[in-house]
Amino acid sequence: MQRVNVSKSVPLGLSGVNVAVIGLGASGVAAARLAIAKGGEVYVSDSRTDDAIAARGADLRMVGIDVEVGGHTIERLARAGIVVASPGIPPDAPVLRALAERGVRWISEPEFASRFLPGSLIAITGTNGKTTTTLLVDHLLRASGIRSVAGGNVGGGLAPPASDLARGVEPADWVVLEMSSFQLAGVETFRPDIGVVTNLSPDHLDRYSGVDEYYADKARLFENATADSVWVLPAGDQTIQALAGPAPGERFYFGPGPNSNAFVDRGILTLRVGGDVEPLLPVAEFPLFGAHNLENALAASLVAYLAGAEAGGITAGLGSVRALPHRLEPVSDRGDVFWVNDSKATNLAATRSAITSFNRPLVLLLGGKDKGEDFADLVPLLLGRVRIVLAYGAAGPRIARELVAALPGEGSVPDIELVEGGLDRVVARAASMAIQGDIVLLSPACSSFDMYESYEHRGRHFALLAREAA
Ligand code: UMA
Repeated sequence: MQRVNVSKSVPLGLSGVNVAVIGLGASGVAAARLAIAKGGEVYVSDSRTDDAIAARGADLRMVGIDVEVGGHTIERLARAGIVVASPGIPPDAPVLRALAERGVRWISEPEFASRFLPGSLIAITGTNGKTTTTLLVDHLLRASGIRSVAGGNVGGGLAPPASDLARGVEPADWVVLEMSSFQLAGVETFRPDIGVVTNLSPDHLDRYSGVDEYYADKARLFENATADSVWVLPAGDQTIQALAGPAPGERFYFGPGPNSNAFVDRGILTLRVGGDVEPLLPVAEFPLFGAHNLENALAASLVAYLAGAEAGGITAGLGSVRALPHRLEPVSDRGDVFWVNDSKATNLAATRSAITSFNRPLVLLLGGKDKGEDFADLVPLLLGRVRIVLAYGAAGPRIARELVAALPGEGSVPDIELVEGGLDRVVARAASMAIQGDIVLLSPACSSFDMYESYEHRGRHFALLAREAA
């Protein structure tokens, strides 16, 4: 039984349409392949010229796409009927400024893809928990025998960009898309049948001038809402209510709070929708660590139920889910110290969730390239939970300084230590300081770009070092 009314649009082809794609990353390549598959005349450009870009360009030329590397020809972009910009390109980048000055509009890659998606659309945004919730919804739908595909911002090789799903290689009744704020910034007609906000807290302050600007992009999820839209939101979250504003559609809520439709009742994940009460899985049997993952599970269960999944399928799916790489992922449990890779925690909110996920003493590794947040905010959570903080990387000195200044006084726990050098030195130091019963947790609250290509790259290196150290 499908519990929501879904939109069924008839996708048009792109015959005779000039499509320009800016950027040859994962999203640019996928958008270009979709555009050519739909019959468009396609031009892709990238400012870089390295081997990886050259190789991607060569592949696209083979299928008839016009590729420019080492720059963007603005005249060419301005002539296109549709311009698709990669999400990593900030609006103040010269290429996008030049287009804005000429009054040329661009759209994001999932906006483009959404015009061709094979099934009804579930779009999931929020600051943290997007990927887990997206992949969990897909898993719960599949466990219920519903044809579903997932992708979007997910990245990390875990799922494809939206445009790959839109090529329709795999038939699906539901398409579950993770949407970042950078992607929502470029929507025009994007209209999820079910839209989800997991949570909101400051992030990406290296790209946005302030939190309001970041939230404004998130709010674009609701831009094309209709009376048939369905929204799944955290119960009692006034910031997210304000974000949704007067958007039409029906609202459902998850987590503790008033009018919740998905909550923990006497230790059991439970749904209450209309008159139906559906007990799902006991919390003790849910395989993922952390209160935030329970929230993700409640949100995902509610979404799957609204999309037509039965309680039995959802329960089976909840019981069989496994930790995603780099998200509170156990990487070594030999001996008496447990090592956990949470490299995906690139902001304070994610690190806060990680710290509260365990009931054993922590050796916490914090560091990388900071995003302008104030690390002193972590101090109340550290007390009583974290024995030692090892600060490292480009942000290491600032982290150590801000934590020490905010601690209640001399000799308070945790010990804060600045470690010079790479993650190998940090892991070696952690291994020498950890004692029986400790958890060594990499939950760095910073991006990885001071030393690594990505959080995945950092997480893989940490996992390797942790296994060697154990
Ligand atoms: N470029 C230009 N001109 C410029 C600037 C950049 O051509 O002026 C080029 C770069 O050389 C590069 C490309 O544009 O080749 C930029 O690509 P991109 O940074 O947009 O990255 P993609 O590989 O296309 O990946 C993007 C998302 N990345 C970002 O938003 C930064 C991926 O999310 C996503 O999985 C993928 O699209 C498919 O949807 C990753 C991410 O970190 C996982 N997202 C952020 C997050 O989750 O916090 C938002």
